Amino acid sequence: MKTKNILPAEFSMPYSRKDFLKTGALLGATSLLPANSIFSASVLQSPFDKIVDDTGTFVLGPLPYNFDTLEPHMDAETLELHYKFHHGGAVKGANKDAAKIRETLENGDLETVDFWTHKLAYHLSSHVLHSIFWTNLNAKPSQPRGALLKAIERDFGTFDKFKSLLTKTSTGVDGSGWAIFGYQAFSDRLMIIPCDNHERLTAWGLVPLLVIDVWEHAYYLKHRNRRGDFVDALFALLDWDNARARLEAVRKLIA
Ligand code: MN3
Repeated sequence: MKTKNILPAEFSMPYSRKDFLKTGALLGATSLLPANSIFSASVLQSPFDKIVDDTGTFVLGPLPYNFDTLEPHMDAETLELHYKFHHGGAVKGANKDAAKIRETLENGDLETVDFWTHKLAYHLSSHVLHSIFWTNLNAKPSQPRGALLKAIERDFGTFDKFKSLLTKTSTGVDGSGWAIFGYQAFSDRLMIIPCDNHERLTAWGLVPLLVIDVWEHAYYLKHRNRRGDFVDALFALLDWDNARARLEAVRKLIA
């Protein structure tokens, strides 16, 4: 079904293969991705990932690696289920919610629309965070450097202190949720905050640079109830060059 675009313009930024090729080198390993990867495209152009197609329909973009690429730190079975069913389910849900909201606008009966707006907040936030999460992982080890390292040291003291706060925030999420490391655009500061579910708890203006999914579906098959083990393992996969590219992109956007 064709849907109308209800999102702000930044979610529908035009992207061309030429632009990708021009800027692809910026991200090192990311430039090895297929040129049609909406994930690889987005971060090169803007801190906002392209999560819709040209008609405004939410789409599940391709993973920037194979299901077994992140082994042994993240097992293939977990990754496949996570991507197809959890992220994929959120995409389907967001499209349904948006359609239901349009329906209520068309028929003028807003009596129960809050059910769908709540659902859309949940599903769309899940879609956005998972889309970012996949790009934040890379089998190739990296370290924070350049503008990212400078900003981390300014706002957290040292990378070790930053890492301990990110670990503590990730493991400390109540129930299902995320740890969000982001750039607070109004104050030009980096922040780490927990997020409950996908849509609860934020600081307005916070643009995610690196997100850690600590829902049980992200680790239960391999790590059972040991979320701390999962977070420790995840550190081997975090793509700091991706986070740095996001920081540079958002700073450029608001400069
Ligand atoms: Mn998840």
